[in-house]
Amino acid sequence: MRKLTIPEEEYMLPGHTACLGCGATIAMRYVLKALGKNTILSIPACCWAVIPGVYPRRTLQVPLLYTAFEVTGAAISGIREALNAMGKEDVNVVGFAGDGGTADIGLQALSGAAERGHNIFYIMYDNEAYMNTGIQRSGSTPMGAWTTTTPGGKRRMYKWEPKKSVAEIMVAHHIPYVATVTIAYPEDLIAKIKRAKEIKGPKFIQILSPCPTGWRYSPDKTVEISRLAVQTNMFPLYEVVKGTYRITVKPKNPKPIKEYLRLQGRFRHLTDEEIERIQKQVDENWKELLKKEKCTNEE
Ligand SMILES: Cc1ncc(C[n+]2csc(CCOP(=O)(O)OP(=O)(O)O)c2C)c(N)n1
Ligand code: SF4
Repeated sequence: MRKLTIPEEEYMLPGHTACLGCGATIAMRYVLKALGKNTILSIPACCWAVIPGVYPRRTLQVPLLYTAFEVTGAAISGIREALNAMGKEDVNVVGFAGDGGTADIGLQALSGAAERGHNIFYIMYDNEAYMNTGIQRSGSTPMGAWTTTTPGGKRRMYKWEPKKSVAEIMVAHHIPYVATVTIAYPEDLIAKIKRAKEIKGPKFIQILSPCPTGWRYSPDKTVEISRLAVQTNMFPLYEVVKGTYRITVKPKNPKPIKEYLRLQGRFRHLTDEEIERIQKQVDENWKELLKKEKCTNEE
């Protein structure tokens, strides 16, 4: 049997207020296991602003600064520079924000922080919609998905714009570390965060975090759906270290995208033709990623 390399330490206490089966909650637990106690978080408006509970109760064992929705990048820049001025350069400074707060409203603050080169972690937990306010579409919502702002109807609406690739936007900032991870692969997730910890400068990590409430599936399927996202190539796991790509999980025989889509109510309406259209997009994205890996590893 493969040896588990998941640290035993826990920095989350029981009693959080997330929905049953919340992927974003599992994501935080693993992130803190990888980073350890010497960590300060900044969280904007999002589900995770509610999940820790109401003062004086708290789930998190590390300090946390709440911020406005759009400013996570600016908040962690300030915390970092203040700590440096106090000589506390060894503290991990982490922005932990949803996809709405990252791909959309917080993108300029994140871009500024990345461009200025602060020694920070920015973690986007990607549940692919604005969940906290009632499942509205974000730039990171995938093609074909139902949300409350992309409902169905006679004219078959849903969301048909492609998912915005925030990881690639961050690669374009030439920061030293970018990675994608998901909760079904905890060893991969923890290894990447530990690797990032060794690198000075801005680090960006996108965690696909299935959400039973918004994706419309039974809470016991969170890990299975997270694994299928990787096994179908819907959400490839890779890292980009100083511009060099490395795909960390390569499915030998990728499963058809239908297996991933059919488990989730948000895709229930899709016709076979629409599923085929999504499959084509997934295949194209995968080929593109393989090409990037090949090109950036050539001497
Ligand atoms: C400027 C501003 N606009 C809107 C809101 C309302 N609001 C609070 S949380 C939220 C959704 C956050 O979505 P996301 O970042 O994807 O995180 P999730 O809720 O999915 O965890 C919104 C729209 C706000 N707090 N501030
Ligand atoms: S709505 Fe989704 S992301 Fe938010 S707490 Fe519930 S399961 Fe987690």
